[in-house]
Order: sequence, then structure tokens, then C-alpha cells
Amino acid sequence: MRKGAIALITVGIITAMLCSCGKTESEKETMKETDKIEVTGNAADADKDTAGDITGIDKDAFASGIKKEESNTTDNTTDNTTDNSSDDATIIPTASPTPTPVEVTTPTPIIINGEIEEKCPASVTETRKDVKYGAFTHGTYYSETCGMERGYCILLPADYSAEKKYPVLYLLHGIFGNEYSFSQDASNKIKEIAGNMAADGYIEETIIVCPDMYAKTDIAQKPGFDAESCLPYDNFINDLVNDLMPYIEKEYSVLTGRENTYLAGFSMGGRETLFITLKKPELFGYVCAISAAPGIVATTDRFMSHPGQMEESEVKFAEDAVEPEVFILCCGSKDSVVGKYPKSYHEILETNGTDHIWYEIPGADHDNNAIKSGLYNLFKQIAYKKQ
Ligand code: FER
Repeated sequence: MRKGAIALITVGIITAMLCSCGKTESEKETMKETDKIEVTGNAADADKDTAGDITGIDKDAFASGIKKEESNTTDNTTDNTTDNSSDDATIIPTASPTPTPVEVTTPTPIIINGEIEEKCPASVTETRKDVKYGAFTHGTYYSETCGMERGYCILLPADYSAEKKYPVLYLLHGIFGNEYSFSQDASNKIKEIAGNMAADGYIEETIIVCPDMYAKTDIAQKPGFDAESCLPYDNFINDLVNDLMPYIEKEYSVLTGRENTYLAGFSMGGRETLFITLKKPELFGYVCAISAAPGIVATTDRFMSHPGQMEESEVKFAEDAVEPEVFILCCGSKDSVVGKYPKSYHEILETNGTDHIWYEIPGADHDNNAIKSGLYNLFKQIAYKKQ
């Protein structure tokens, strides 16, 4: 049989699996057609044999920006813990050591304006004695999309209370990652950036949800550098919108609506952030795609051939769409993994007349310097727009 024919049959089987989603017939009938984004893309066109040689690649280096880590964290000071509403709440220890908190009497002020600061200021990532940081815990939800129970990690503010309501950031990991990718890497400073900026009154205390972005429908599916293995990432839009977000909004004390719902992701998570934002702009008011991986449009890089999730002409919002208040794309100027792809997304968006902010992080590779910068600027833009 010809390779094309084999690929076509495989795509057919995957399409059938993705569409059935482990639902009963009546459940399928009640599911609105428009609620489901098809993720079959154009996989039949992707030739697996053109995939680059990835022998010897450290898969962990992709997951959350831990490549070429810059860190001066040496001490094992315990995190501040927090109460939360989840029954199975277990504080997640970070793999990397947490730093000694610093005494800060007068916090270094941030000037809140619409300008991008390419590098995240050191004062924003400091672990301060005067700030109580949230802690990550793990939970699970049932995903109709995937037909199985799935995990997420959640960062609740230190004084999380059901009496208050919080905005939510959904933060998407890189390829080969999972819901622990961000929470187990203390060097990305997520807790510090969110905690310090809230403590100093720039942003509201914010809940950060880190899902498992590999929305597989078959437990045997595994991520990899080929079109089929990437389909579950593209299916995450359905899991997020139809399963995880409703669950989070039911189980936690969250503010809803696009003004209070933020989306960001790194690399593979950046690519899906772009895709989800373009498809569902009504759901997310503030968005940042950090070091977005190739594959939104058809291309071949050193890892694989990408069939493309959409045509270049479709990389824009629908005519009548409500657009995000803030839509940032950024990437390290020395990114050795996704290279110029994020910039190419910026150029496509520009060609298509789609409003967004684009910037490069000088000297940053495919690493936490890019993540820190993206998160900081997302929060800074939120602070600016909401002040
Ligand atoms: C690719 C290059 C990079 C790709 C994914 C990545 C699926 C993702 C990198 C990361 O998440 O760190 O061609 O294809």
C-alpha cells in the first residue's frame, strides 16, 4: 500500500476516535456541533519520513523552559502553604530548590504603562519575606472530550478564600510536558511573579491553572514529533473549553468572563495558545504565546513535517469576533528550538491585519527567561488595561 493511503487510513481512525470521545449515542446527540473543534488538520499530507533526527534529544528540556537554566537558587526554604477547596490537595514539592527569601522594606516600584519591558525585572522574581506566596496543588477532573479522568495543577493565592473571587490564568506547557511541568520547576518564578505583582497591588490575586495539554482519547497515545502524535495537543481546545474551564469555574471561587480569563503557553503550549485564541477569542481577554512552536501553518522544521492547523489566510480573528484586550507573542532572540517561527506568526498576523504585540527577549533561548518575560509582560498589560 502507498504511504499516502496508509496515512489516510490512520487519520480516518484517529478522526473516528476523536469524534467518538467515549460518549454514549445520546450524549453525542446533545453535544452541540459548534462546541467541538475538529483537530484532524491535514495529517494525511504530513510525511513522517521527513521528520528530523531527534536521537539524543532531552525530552525534559522541552516541557517548561528548563533548557539552559540560569538560577542562583541554593537554599531549601519551605514554601508558604495555603488552604484550598480541593479534597485531594497535596502541596507539590518543586524539583528545583527554592531561594532564601529577601527582606524588602520598600518594594522596587514598577511603572505601569503600555510599554513592553523585554526582560522581567529581577525585583519581580525575588522571593520576599513580606509576601505570602501561593502553593501548587494537584487535582483531577473528568474529561468528556478525552473520555477519562485528567490531572491539573493549580496555584491558589496564599490567602485563597471562597469569600473572594479571583481571575484565572490557564498556562500551557511545552511538548512532552504534563500538568507538573511548571509547578515542579521553581526557576520559572511563576509563584513569585504572580505573588509579588499582586502583593504590590498591580494585579488582582490570580489563580493559575496548569493543565495536562495532551488531550488524548486513548490512554496509549504518546506525544512525539509526528503529525499523529501531535493531534491530542490540537484537541486540547475541546478539553479546555468544554471540560476543564467549566470544572474550574464550578470547583473554585473564580471570576468568569473574558475580562477575568487569561491564557498563556510556552512553545507547544504557545502554539495551542495561539490556536485557541484565534478560534475562541470570546473566552480570553488577555493572552500571551511565548516561544510558540511551529505547526499552526504547514511547514517542515528539523523535527518534523507539520500539516498545519490552519491556512495562513485563516490566522486571524473572524470578521465579527470580539478580540482579546491584549494579545502578546514573544520569543527569545536566541531560541535554539523554535527559531524564527514565533516571528513568522507575528508576520502572518500582521499581514492579516490582526492586532497583537510582538517582541523579542534579548539573549533568551528556549528557556525560563522567555517564560518570565512573557508572564511579567502579560500581567503588566493586565495591570495597565485594568487600572
Ligand atoms: C517542533 C518544534 C518544537 C514541534 C514542537 C516543538 C511538534 C515544541 C517544543 C517545545 O514545546 O518545547 O517542530 O513540533
